[in-house]
This record gives sequence, C-alpha cells and structure tokens, in this order.
Amino acid sequence: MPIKAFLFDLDGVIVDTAIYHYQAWKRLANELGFDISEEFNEQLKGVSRMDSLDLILAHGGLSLPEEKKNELAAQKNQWYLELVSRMNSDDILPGVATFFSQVRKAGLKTALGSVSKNAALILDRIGMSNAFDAIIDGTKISKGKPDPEVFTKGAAELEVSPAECVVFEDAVAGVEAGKRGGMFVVGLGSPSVLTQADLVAPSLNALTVEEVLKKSE
Ligand code: B16
Ligand code: MG
Repeated sequence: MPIKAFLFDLDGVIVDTAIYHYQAWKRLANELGFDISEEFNEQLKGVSRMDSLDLILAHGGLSLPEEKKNELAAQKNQWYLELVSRMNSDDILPGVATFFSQVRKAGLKTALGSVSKNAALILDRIGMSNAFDAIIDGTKISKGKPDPEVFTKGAAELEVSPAECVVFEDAVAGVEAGKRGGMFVVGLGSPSVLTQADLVAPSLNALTVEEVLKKSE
C-alpha cells in the first residue's frame, strides 16, 4: 500500500525535551533519596507522566499513596515547565525543517503523536503549532505508549489506514506502539536500543523522505 502519512513523536524527534524530562525526574528522585541513570531513563521515554512516576518509585523501592504521587507528578511537571519555557525555534532538532519541507513536497499528510500533555505548549514555544494536519497528544488519549492509541487516532484523524502510515519515534515504548498499530516504524536513535523498528537512523537529519518511502514499500 502506498504511504500517505507520516506520524511524528515530539520529544526526541522534533525537539530534545527528553533531556528536560530526565533532569526533572532526576531532581525528584534525588529529593526522594535515590538516583536514576541515563540508562534507566530510556525506559521512561514515551511513557506517560504517571506511568513514569510509578517506574521511578519502584526503582527507588518506594510505595506511596495516590495523593502523594499526584503531588510529586505536579512538582516534576512544574520543574519541567520551568525548563521548557525557555525553549524557542533554535531548539528544533537538526534536519527537522528540511525533512518537513520534503514531506510537504511529496504531498504526504502529517500528524503529531505525543503522549505529552504539554505538547501544544511546546509546539507553540518552537513555532510549529501549524506544522501538522492533525495533533494527537496526552490530552486526547486514554492509553499511553506502548499502546498504539496515539498513532491509530492520528491515522483516523488523517483518514488513512495504519498500513499507509510511517511512524517516527525515538523511544522503545513508541516504536512498540507504532508496530502494534500496524505501521512502518522508523526508529531515531541506536539500533541496539530500538530493536523493534523497521529502519533506524541517528536522527531526521540522516534521512530523506525519498529514502524512507523506498524502504517502507
Ligand atoms: P508530560 P512523547 C512523552 O512524550 C515523553 O517522551 C515522556 O518522557 C513523558 O513522560 C510523556 O511524554 C508525558 O509528558 O509529562 O509532558 O505529559 O515522546 O510521546 O512526545
Ligand atoms: Mg519521544
């Protein structure tokens, strides 16, 4: 089936907010008396705020009541927002602008597929609010990645079938979500981490639209 749409994750694909999520979670873990490594952080990429907190608390051997967990998640989000509020278009990852102009020239539809509840704010900060034909974010879904909902909703909103979509993802959970959704998945990062992806490249900077379309045939 010919490819009609490209679905993009936000954090780690369009902008490097993954580093800010990590810094804010690390600060929280440190306040709770333990640490999280960059390697551990790989598991948190693409995972919703509350699911991330559960993984972190389990890592630190802590079990806390729901009320306290909500408080901690709000605290992390406040620190995260302080970090992202300083972002601007300079924070768009290398290769994104060129890749998007190729996408437009090829006549492909685009959607954002992010589980972040802060996606609209980030798109606004970097000046990309109008760059997508559809935006599916954490405010529109009930299940986070690795559930495919964020991508299947994107395909539905663009009125294309999953087999007509290519997903671009930097996270293990996001690659799994795209595969479970029945889509061709381009992993951006390391092939040893993104083992389920159909194609892996270091970033969008290393790819052309033509190459992706050829490989996904
Ligand atoms: P928020 P993505 C994900 O965004 C991040 O990768 C993940 O680290 C974060 O916990 C999640 O969004 C929720 O974000 O706390 O802002 O709602 O990769 O799906 O764009
Ligand atoms: Mg991501």
